[in-house]
Amino acid sequence: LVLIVLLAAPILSASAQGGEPVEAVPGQEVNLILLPKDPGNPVFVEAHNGAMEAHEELENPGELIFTGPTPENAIPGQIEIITSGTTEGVDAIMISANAYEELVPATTAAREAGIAVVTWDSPVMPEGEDLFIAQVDFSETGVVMADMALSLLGDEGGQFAILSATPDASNQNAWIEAMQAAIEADEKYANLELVDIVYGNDVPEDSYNQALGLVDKYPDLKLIMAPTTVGLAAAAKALQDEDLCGEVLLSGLGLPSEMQAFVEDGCSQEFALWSFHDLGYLAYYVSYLLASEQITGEVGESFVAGRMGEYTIEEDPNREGGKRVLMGPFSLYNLD
Ligand code: RAM
Repeated sequence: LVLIVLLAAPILSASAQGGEPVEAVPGQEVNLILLPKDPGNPVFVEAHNGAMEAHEELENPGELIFTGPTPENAIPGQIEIITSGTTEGVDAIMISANAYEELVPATTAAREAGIAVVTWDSPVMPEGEDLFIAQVDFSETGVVMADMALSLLGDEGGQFAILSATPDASNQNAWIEAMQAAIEADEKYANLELVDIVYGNDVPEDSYNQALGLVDKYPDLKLIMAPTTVGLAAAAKALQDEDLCGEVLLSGLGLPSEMQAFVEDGCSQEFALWSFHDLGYLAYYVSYLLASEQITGEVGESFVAGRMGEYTIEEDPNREGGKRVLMGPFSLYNLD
């Protein structure tokens, strides 16, 4: 302990004064839970791989536990895992949240017990977390989606619908709001007409059926925008099965490995994403540093996240009272 304090104290004060960023001292024993929305979703398997990379690199003799709820039990399942992690006394819980508000009593109890709560991908309310690892800036996501819609539909525009994940997912809800705000803020989007928002719960079958429902309900629908990798891949399959590829255009946030064949078949024209592997790696670094008390999580503190380089904790401009570490960037994917 003395050694940690001696090592960490000068680093902390230097960083708080805007000095040298904290370099992680490896080998600290901390137990961490990586809690995704759904461990069966391939993007979260990628995030787990990234977290495992950091876990090995930092030579943590403690455990990295990857566990999550089933889609049917998405919110209560997460609450249960947070609560049992608190009882067991883990050192940090890294959460991609299925709900913005409902997890907060459980995360608050965890924090009161001294556990670092780091959200990533999908945050909880600021009062329920230490900080959020934002994959990209959430307002920018809205602009990226509006721009993809505009580039596919052109100035002529037309009707489009959004196929989202679960109705409570804070990341998707923020992105949808940001897209609507972007569209309202600039005349160039004036001909993009949002006709509906539906939810496929990040379950392939539900998303598939919701995509078909949209096509049936809106005969003039020109585009489906799916800000979820699960929804996008399922909608592509639905359009392919119905022979509608190219007639109804498809865009959103997608995993390249799942979307490649659909893009080659003309069933999705363009989509965006970031690296989930890196997101898991960065979330792990921040959680390890917090749990081993090498950083305190204050705004202005900087640290080095291994091969990803230097980051600074900042106020989250999209969530009042929230703190974030911003990752980025977006990558755009299309046939080229
Ligand atoms: C799904 C999940 C995840 C989101 C991506 C884009 O995999 O809903 O939270 O970040 O889509």
